[in-house]
This record gives sequence, C-alpha cells and structure tokens, in this order.
Amino acid sequence: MNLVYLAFLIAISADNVESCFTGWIQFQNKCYMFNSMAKEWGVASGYCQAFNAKLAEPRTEEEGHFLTSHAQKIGGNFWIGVTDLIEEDMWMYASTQELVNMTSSLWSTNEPNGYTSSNCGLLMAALHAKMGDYICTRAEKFICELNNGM
Ligand SMILES: [Ca+2]
Repeated sequence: MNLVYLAFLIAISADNVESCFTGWIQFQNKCYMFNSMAKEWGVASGYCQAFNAKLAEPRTEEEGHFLTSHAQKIGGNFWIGVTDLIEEDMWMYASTQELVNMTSSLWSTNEPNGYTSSNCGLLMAALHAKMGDYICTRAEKFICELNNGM
C-alpha cells in the first residue's frame, strides 16, 4: 500500500465520521439509527423526534434495500415511518402523508394483511426484514432517520 492510497483511505474514513453523528449509520445522504429499545410505534416516533429525526421513511428501492439488509444483519423487527392509521388501507409516509407505493419491493408478499388491527409498518425478521403491517401498540425496535447528517 503506498502513502497516497493510505492518505486517500484516511480522508474517506474522516469524511464518514463527519457525515453522521456517533451511533448513526450513513447510507447515501441519510443517517440511520437502529435502536434496540422496544417501543410502541408512536413512542418510537417520539424518540426519533427527540433527536430532530423521524422514523425511517425509505423513499427509493435502494434505501429500502439498505434498511432491509441492515435489519437482517442485526436481527429482530423494526418500526419505520409508514402507517395507515389515518385511513384504513391508505398507506403513507408519516412525516409528509405522501402515499406509499404499494407495489414497492419494500412490502413483503401478501402484505399488508392485518386490516384495521394493523396500522403501522414493521420490518419483520420472519419476512426477511421486508415490511408488513403490524399492531401499532406492540413494543418493537425501531429505525430513526436523519436527512443530510450533521
Ligand atoms: Ca390497517
């Protein structure tokens, strides 16, 4: 390894450290925190907001794939910021109320299927960390998202 290449590697890692706060993981222009405390969906959303963040809202296939693969690596279920709480079967991103693409690969096959009892989006370990609808008052781990990092 020559010195120029070494300097390049150091520059890259220094850049990553500056892009997201400690404990947050960068993917493209967003920072994510995979929180291991199990909370109700609404409480989890409040925790994210305490850090000026929100429950993760994957807007692209790439972001969805990143969240799915990282959730699988850690294991367990994770709430994200997708819900049909306002109107049954109108799945939306919580922060903007924009509708979620129902044909997105984020959804697991045959999901959502919980009807009025399940109104919050959960990346489920049993579904290879793809999203299903689940009971919002159940305590689950969650993923916060911060745009543009620091
Ligand atoms: Ca529902």
